Amino acid sequence: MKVKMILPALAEAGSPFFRPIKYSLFPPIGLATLAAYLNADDEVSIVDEHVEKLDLSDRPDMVVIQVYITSAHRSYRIADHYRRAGAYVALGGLHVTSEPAEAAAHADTIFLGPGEDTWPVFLHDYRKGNPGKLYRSMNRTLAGVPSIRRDLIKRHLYLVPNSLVVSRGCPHSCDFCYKESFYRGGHSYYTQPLDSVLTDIERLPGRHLYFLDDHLFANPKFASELFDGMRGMGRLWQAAATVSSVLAPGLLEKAEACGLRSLFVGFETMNASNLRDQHKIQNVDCDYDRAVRRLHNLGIMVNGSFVFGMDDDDESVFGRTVAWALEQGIETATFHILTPYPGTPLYARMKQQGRILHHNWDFYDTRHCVFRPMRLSMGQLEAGYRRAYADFYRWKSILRAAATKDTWTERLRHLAYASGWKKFEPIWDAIIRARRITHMIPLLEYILGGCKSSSEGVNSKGRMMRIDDLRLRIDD
Ligand code: B12
Repeated sequence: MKVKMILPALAEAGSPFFRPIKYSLFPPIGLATLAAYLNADDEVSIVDEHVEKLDLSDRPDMVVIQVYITSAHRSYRIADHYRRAGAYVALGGLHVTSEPAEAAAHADTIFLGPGEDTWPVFLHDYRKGNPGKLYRSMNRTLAGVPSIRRDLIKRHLYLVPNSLVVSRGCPHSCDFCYKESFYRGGHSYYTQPLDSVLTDIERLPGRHLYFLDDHLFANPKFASELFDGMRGMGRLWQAAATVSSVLAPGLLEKAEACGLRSLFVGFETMNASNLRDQHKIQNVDCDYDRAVRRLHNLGIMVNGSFVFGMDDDDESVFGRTVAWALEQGIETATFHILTPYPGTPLYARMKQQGRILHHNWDFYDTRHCVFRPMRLSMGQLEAGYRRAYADFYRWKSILRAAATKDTWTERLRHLAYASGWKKFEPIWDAIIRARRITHMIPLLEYILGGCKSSSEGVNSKGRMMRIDDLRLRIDD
């Protein structure tokens, strides 16, 4: 069977919202996970429209499309095209789960929730000539899942080919998060068996890793064992976690010791009433300043995540947030406009209050305001969001935030990392066009590792070992 798996892009290249460097970061590991369930004699390919052109002239037997909210319209157009051409079309992913009826009109079969349990059942039914119309995930586990088909990922097209996800979901339930709709009807937080995680990591070439888990520190026992297992591997890695997990003693130190160099932290808002409103209770009463200090004292850079447009936000929120982030010396910031994804408690509330403005999913991209804010106008919210980005990433701000660091090495690393991410777009575009993005990985590793003198060396098998081990060897 000839199977084509597609990750459509949110907008076709050429749109002002298409940012090549952002979309050349992470490969489609969800699809590569599903590909592992196909038979050895199936002919399978993965096409990621963020980094390559989609050829629509071929004739696969089956087309599998991963649908995000922002790529829904594009996904449906591709699905309709292949159905007309006679292919069997399977649609799944976050948006299909929250809007099944809408997706079903463009598919032969739709899948709700994660695919590890439903996809193999469907394949079995399909091969027997009896596929269902809808499969709903209920049994959530990552035990015994086949190894992700990394051989299908075109590594040379990504800055972070070593992306991985070792858990699913999150133990918290914030009103705005996609998690509530996606994991309905089963566990909403679970982890991969540790042995298989460590084996997967061992197989990945180079030093840099990026854990795309929603909250890598969510299960302290699992995280602690993972960090113990990664000790001595010589990795430099990035991940995401909550403010409260950063403040908890012990785990962060272990993470740093095995290579954590930059953490995406969900601050979201500095307003306690907003936090309570959104049920982001885990952040209430957390000392944000102390969290940043703890990270910086360990040499870990911070990517702060902030959401604008919650009910208690007024015109002052943009300036206050940027000023705080710069004072703290936060290296990179990701700003979002609050977006009520269908299926979330936030969406239900806004809908009931008659505040949803439209259902054009193309604009549910956290850059546009799609609801009526309480204390801001739509225009103020969108303009304030854009201003926050401009203010945070202007040269003066980057230099100011870098100046908060104690040493020249740290200042330089801050400067290189923050400016590299936002200030050299035309250079990134040229590198991406020349298909040279992976040539930038050593530079990324250098910047990430720059603040620390590496206390590790490489042994004959290419495995990293600590200086203490080397000394022991020489003494022997
Ligand atoms: C990496 C990432 C990206 C990468 C690329 C995506 C990629 N390579 O897959 C980049 C940087 C390009 C990106 C961009 C954006 N992203 Co993004 N991204 C993520 C992130 C952090 C991880 C995705 C991932 O790898 N998950 C792990 C894998 C294992 O899970 P999975 O991909 O969901 O796949 C599983 C299931 O969905 C299911 N499945 C999926 N497809 C199918 C198909 C079939 C047939 C079946 C059976 C099953 C199935 O099975 C898979 C295995 O269980 C998620 C957060 C998250 N935790 O998912 C946000 C997330 C998906 N992104 C989001 C958003 C909003 C965006 C942007 C709009 C941001 C922006 N302003 O630009 C854009 C839009 C991209 C688009 N195409 O429309 C939202 C999506 C909300 C929604 N309801 O759709 C998320 C959930 C973040 C969030 N918390 O809000 N993103």
